[in-house]
Formats: sequence, structure tokens, C-alpha cells
Amino acid sequence: VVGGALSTVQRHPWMAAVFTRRSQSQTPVFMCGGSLISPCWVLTAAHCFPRGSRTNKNQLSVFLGKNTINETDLQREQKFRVSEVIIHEHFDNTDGNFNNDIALLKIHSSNGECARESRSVKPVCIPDPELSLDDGTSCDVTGYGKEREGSWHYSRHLREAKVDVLSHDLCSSKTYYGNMMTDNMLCAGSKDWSTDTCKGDSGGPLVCAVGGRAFQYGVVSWGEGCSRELRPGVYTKVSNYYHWIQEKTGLSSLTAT
Ligand code: 4AZ
Repeated sequence: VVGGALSTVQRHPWMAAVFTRRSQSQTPVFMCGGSLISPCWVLTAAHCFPRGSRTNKNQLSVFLGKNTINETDLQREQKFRVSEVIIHEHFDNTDGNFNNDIALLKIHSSNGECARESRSVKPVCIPDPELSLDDGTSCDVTGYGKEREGSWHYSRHLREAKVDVLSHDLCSSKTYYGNMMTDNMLCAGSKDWSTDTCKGDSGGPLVCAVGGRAFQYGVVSWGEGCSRELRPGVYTKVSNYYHWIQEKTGLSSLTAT
């Protein structure tokens, strides 16, 4: 996250951190963000799992309640294995096309349980296609990604920033992203281009308050650089996938909070 502030999982208790290890013996390395949408399911980005290489579910682990990437906080953290990786069947980024950049992870702990709700762990609501979002709405992005485009490393701590949702017409205008924007994407930035998501934030949530509840409207997907003028962050438009999420998870209600 660029231009944001230090955050905590207590403020964003749906925040998930996805790790992978290249071989059985190696220690897990941070890979992507994600969000808890029900006790057993984490939403993330499809492009986090390039061509099967990191799709091996046995190599993945998911942490909830994590404030700092390289530290373990036994008080707050919950650690999970992944029993299913569901990548959207129409995700295909062979030519840098990020349409349908969405994936689901089914999680279970070493004793077979799903997430336990606490002050640091709580699912976010998913908006149904009817719950539209007004252009200009201010939303929160959170992640453990880079704090500047040119940074050599990710942030060690969870960070947050505010971004405004921009109209689809503006995002798909020639001076912005033109036809790279599909109807399954939304873009968001700040008026002075000072805040944005960045490398390492992928898969994490863009969350907007509607009627006093936190709804996840976006999954961090792509953008040209970070915090560049006329180059807002692009997010998978989660409400378009409400029925897909229902179908894949078997959950009837996605408004748990
Ligand atoms: C990335 O490479 C990435 N500024 C994520 C978000 C954005 C750009 C790049 C948006 O994962």
C-alpha cells in the first residue's frame, strides 16, 4: 500500500495473508493478500497462482489475524492449510489480460477446523449484484505490499489507505486504461494520486462501508505501476461474482457480518 498508514487486523479482521513454500522443507514465503468471507473460505486473486506452479495446495498456507509478516503472534494469529484452490474458469492472462481475476481457497487448521471468530478474525460481507456502489465512494484498501513502486521489499506490517471508486467511463477512457478495463473490473485512486495498492497487495480486499457494514467490492488485481498519475489501481468487481462464489462455496448467504 502506497501513501497509507500503519494498520491492524483488529481494524480489518477479514484480512488474510497467503504464503507458499517451494518445497516441503522450506519455510513459507509471503505471496498474496486475501480476505475471509466465511469461516472456511478465503477470497483472493487468480493471478496469484500462475499456471499451476504455485497452485499446489499442499504448498500453501493462510494466516488470519496477522499484523506483521515476519513475526508470529500466537495470541491473535490463526494458521491454516488449503484443501481446495478454485481459480475462476475464465481467468486467462496469457496476454496480460486480467479478466476474471478471482479465486477461492478452502481453509482448515491442523485439527480440521475453520476460522474462529475473534477481535482479529471476522468475515467481510460480499455485495450482491443489486447492491451497487456510487462512483466517488471512499473505500479502504489493506495489504502487506510495497510502500513505493520502486521499493525492493514488501511492507513488514499491515497497512491501509483510502481510495475513491472512479467511474467505469473514466477508467476506460483513452487517457486512463482504455479497453484494458472490462465490466468485471473497477478502478480506484485518490484525487492527488497519493494512495494506491502496489506489488504484494494482490488478492487483498477493497472494502466500502454501506449502511454501516463493511462490504468487499474489489480484489486487488493490477495497475500500471503504483500511485502514478492517471493510473489508478484496478480491482476485480466482486459483486459480479456473487453467484459464482455461492456456487463454488455452497454458501447461501454471503452477508455474515
Ligand atoms: C502487482 O504487481 C500490483 N497499483 C498490484 C496492484 C497494483 C499494481 C501492481 C495497483 O501485484
